[in-house]
Amino acid sequence: MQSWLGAEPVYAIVAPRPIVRASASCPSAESAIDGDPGTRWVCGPQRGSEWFVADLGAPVAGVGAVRYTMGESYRDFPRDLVIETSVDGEGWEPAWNGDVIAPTIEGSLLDPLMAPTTVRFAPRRARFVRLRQTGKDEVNWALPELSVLASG
Ligand SMILES: [Ca+2]
Repeated sequence: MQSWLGAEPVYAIVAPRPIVRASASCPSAESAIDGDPGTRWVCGPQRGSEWFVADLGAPVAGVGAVRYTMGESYRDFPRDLVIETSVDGEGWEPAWNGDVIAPTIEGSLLDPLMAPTTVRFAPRRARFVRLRQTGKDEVNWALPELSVLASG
């Protein structure tokens, strides 16, 4: 199966899994997981060294995407994003590496107000999901609300 954006496979994504804690390279990581799109974690300007780690509390099967709403922070998307997952917080497995232009546009078309950006990757068992911003821009990187989606 292919998405309308091209050859990217579409994986079954059943539900968001609760993120029990978050840590990041800038303060107030919890603002991205508090269920309120009006509060946001923000870091920047984008230097290429910003990071955010979501902890699901225990390993979850079929972790296959992250979704973040941008809302009014739509300009503050990560210019280049690396996503890695881990079962134990020590060994990290690559999940995504590149720009997020296609999923950002897709989210804006689906819901212009919230702009939910879904970045899919090959499903795997994971407890931790780490997002790293590796690009450079004068704008900040903002995460109003982050979810981790799993099919397992
Ligand atoms: Ca929030």
